Amino acid sequence: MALVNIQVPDIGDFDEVGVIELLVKVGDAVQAEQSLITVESDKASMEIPSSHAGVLKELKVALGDKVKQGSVIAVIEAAGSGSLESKQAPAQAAQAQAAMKTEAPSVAAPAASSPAPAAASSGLLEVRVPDIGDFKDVAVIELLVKVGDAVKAEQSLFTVESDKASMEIPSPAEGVVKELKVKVGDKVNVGDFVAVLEGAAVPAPTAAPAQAAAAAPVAQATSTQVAAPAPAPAQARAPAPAAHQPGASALGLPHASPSVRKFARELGVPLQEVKGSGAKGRITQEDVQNFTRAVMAGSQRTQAQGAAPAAASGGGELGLIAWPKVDFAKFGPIERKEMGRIKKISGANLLRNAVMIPAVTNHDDADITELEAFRVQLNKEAEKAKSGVKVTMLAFLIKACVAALKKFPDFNSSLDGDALVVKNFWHIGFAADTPNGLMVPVLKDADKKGIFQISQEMGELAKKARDGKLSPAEMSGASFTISSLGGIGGRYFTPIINAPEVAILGVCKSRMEPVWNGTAFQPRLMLPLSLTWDHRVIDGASAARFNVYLGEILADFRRVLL
Ligand code: CAO
Repeated sequence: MALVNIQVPDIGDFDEVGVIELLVKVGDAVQAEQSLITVESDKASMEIPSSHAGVLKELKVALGDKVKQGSVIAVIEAAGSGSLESKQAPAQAAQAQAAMKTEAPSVAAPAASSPAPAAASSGLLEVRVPDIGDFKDVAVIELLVKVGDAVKAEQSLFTVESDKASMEIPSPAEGVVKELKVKVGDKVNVGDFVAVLEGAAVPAPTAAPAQAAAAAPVAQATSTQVAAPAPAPAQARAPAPAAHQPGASALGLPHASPSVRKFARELGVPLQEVKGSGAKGRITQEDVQNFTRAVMAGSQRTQAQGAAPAAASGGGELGLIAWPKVDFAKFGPIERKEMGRIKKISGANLLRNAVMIPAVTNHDDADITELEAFRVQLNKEAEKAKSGVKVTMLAFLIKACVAALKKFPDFNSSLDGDALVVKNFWHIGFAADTPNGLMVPVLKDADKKGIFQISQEMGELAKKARDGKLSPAEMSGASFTISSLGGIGGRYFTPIINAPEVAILGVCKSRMEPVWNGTAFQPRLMLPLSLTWDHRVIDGASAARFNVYLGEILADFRRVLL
């Protein structure tokens, strides 16, 4: 048995693509060619396969991570090879390369192998399906433009889908759609004549059809045979065991095109909760818009999977009376302020989470007298050493929570229908108060980091949050969240769970209190903890045990080593 590093193959001109789905988990037996993860650019989603059969020992990426060619995504214990080696899924690499290189506009030169185009009159441009690798008969699943639409070069015209990738076929040039030769449900192949553009400024043909970025626009639409830029199927290969079927993945990856996913991400719309109105339940841009409107109007129906059982049994409608409409000006001067984008998005998420999760909060106190003394001591030493790192109580809390989450793994999980997805990673989100509203940066792999590193990274993430510079990856993938108001004040509060997580810890300001030690009252520094948990997943006894264990660690941090 040998360990094999599985790397991202050559994905052409893509610098970095985001990981949007993990299709396997540690311990899974995987077959050669089986898809391990799904990555996504703004034009295509692709599955990255394993080059070896074996058992998945380690997943090196998390949702939201960016990967590029050569990134190690997993370690497989494979039979029959030598020592640790890196493989780029050779069978797929070339195909991925061919396919993905063409993400940027490319123009196919009149190729002998392409079907001869119909003659086009001057200024009319035939758009053909570009080289899409070994894909045959891929289905058109969505038309993104209609006849008469003015389109820009690279604007997606329609989406095609195989069982492993969905791809948008972009326009090779700017112009007006004169004719669309395909409709939803049609099957297309390389070279198929799919649309006619009028008044297009055509990029110059290049000798190498599969090479991206080679196209330079020319002034006149003279060519009559222009292939649309090729999209990016991840792998053209013989049917492999499909870990992911669009619309029916292990984690219910919604059926939506890359551009719709991007659009939803920008709005902060969780696609899992959007009901698709397209073919086979596919989510369209309009569905995302309607969902956002409904949420903002406060009339969001319970669409999410978690609420489905209630809805199915007739209990899904809240049946609330209308929101009160009051003319406040009648009572005194008023000023109307539009809410910022982040507040609107977080508001919609908070509303859903508050309404849909049967949440309970347990309050408790932890004795942090010694821990605070230790923290102060560490900071004095750091100051002397001019290390520039300030150790915060929150860093200790993150570490203590990781220990508690390891002892009570259900708190580090998500609900997926009737199943619980327990995560074997410990990425801790922390609420940060910013001028634009609440943000939740995520400290990845907290289990692998020490207090100094956590403090430093948290400081950097909190600063980025305040400056509005957090990337989506830095805000995704949390398995548990802490919301600390300790620097401000208060005794206890009831934090709202950050779905799809199942618990959140709220922390308030510590204070000296008289604590009975069996013989006398002693002044002890007590930290108020408020743990909110999803009662569908966790019960009260587990929550009480979690808090007790957390308190024990905070009271004597050596326990974190046990
Ligand atoms: N008890 C007592 N003092 C505490 C404390 C606690 N639990 N937690 C922090 N403090 C102290 C710190 O020691 C620090 O004091 P000094 O400056 O004297 O050392 C001071 O409070 C400021 O700490 P901080 O809040 O800046 O730093 P932090 O690491 O504790 O928190 C962050 C960072 C990003 C969590 C915080 O800045 C923040 O944004 N908090 C608000 C989170 C929030 O809005 N939650 C509600 C979400 S629901 O709407």
